[in-house]
Amino acid sequence: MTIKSLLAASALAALMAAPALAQQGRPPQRTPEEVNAAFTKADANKDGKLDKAEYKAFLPEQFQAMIDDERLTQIVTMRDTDKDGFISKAEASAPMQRPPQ
Ligand SMILES: [Ca+2]
Repeated sequence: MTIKSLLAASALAALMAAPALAQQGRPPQRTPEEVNAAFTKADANKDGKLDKAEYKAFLPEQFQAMIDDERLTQIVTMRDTDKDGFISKAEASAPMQRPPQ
């Protein structure tokens, strides 16, 4: 392998590693199919919407471990755009808003 191709290879490796690095510490992005499957699985009483406990089950496991009850309430409140106290599938799959700092 020449120096030039070695440089090209390491530049490519750096390029491929960058997005993985940027994803660290964030919940993984899920496809609509995955969101759908997670929603159905989390909806324990099959009423088509998630209460707070059900919504926690809907979240990625690594994220569940990171949040306490207070934070969960904040997220549910933020997600519950029509303020009916439950998270509908549309609300659950809407892009996550950044909480105001
Ligand atoms: Ca439910």
